[in-house]
Amino acid sequence: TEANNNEKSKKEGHGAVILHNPNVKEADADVLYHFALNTESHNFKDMFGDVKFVCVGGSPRRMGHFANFIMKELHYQLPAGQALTNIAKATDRYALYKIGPVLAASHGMGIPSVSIMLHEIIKLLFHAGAKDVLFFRIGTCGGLGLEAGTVVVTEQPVDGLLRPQMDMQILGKVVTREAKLDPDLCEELVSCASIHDTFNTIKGKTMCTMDFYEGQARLDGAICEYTEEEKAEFLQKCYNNGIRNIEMESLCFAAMCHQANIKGAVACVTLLDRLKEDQIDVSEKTLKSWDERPAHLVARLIKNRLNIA
Ligand code: R2B
Ligand code: URA
Repeated sequence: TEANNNEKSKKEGHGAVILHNPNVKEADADVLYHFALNTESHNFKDMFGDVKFVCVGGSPRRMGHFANFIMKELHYQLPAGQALTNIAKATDRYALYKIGPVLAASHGMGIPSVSIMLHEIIKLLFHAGAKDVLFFRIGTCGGLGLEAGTVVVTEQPVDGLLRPQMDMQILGKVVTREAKLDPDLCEELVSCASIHDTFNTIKGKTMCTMDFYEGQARLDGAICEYTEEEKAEFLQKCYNNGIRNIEMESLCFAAMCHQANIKGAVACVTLLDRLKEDQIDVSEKTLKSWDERPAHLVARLIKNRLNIA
């Protein structure tokens, strides 16, 4: 069965990224179009062979801030005279930064965007021969029954029908993939929360939707064909099922990491309580400080792993 083959190749892989695609493995050259990288013009082993942590988030600017932040946290020195630069600057699809063992990339909004990005990042790591790489998504979300600004670490992503799987349409058929995150990495990330934090960090299920408005039961989109009562009933049902936040990428992130033999974790800060409101109306300053909360947890985990004080 596919599951058995997966287990087998994971044992054989010893922490290597698994590419379920003989076409790419056998090809002489490979183009990562949306990162403007090419195995013929770039030496992936030299550039990325030492990567141990991949941190992804929606916005290119936020990931640029994250790159600067993690550089300070790791006391990482760039070679003299060099500034931190976006490796993918030849394209404006995604941003990509490398800070020693940390790769930081943006993924845009929604499953189609994060899917393209993960295909190319996983190929990048495969070509680079990177081993034992951990993936983190640091993002924003809507919370359910939580004070805004709370960080939710995802135990299990579910789709809009509350199923722990990603359904894709491939060659005219529905292909279902398990959306599994690493439970130990989830615990490790939660344990990076501190009693001195000014925010709470909790574990919960995450609903991953195909849309921000109707897909997340909002009443304020350009279209809305349900009542306020129906909205409330659905969100309460989500809450009763253990769902604590709603965003748009975790399902694909989990499914693709799982397939590639990569341990992944997702931490998102809630920008509002969806049991109370639909519109995100917080100041730019507050938003900026909330945005950084998942990054703080991930930075602590990375520093623990690297034995950096
Ligand atoms: C969270 O925020 C974005 C929508 O505003 C989306 O990328 C997500 O998952
Ligand atoms: N991101 C989402 O996907 N939903 C929200 O409510 C807030 C951020």
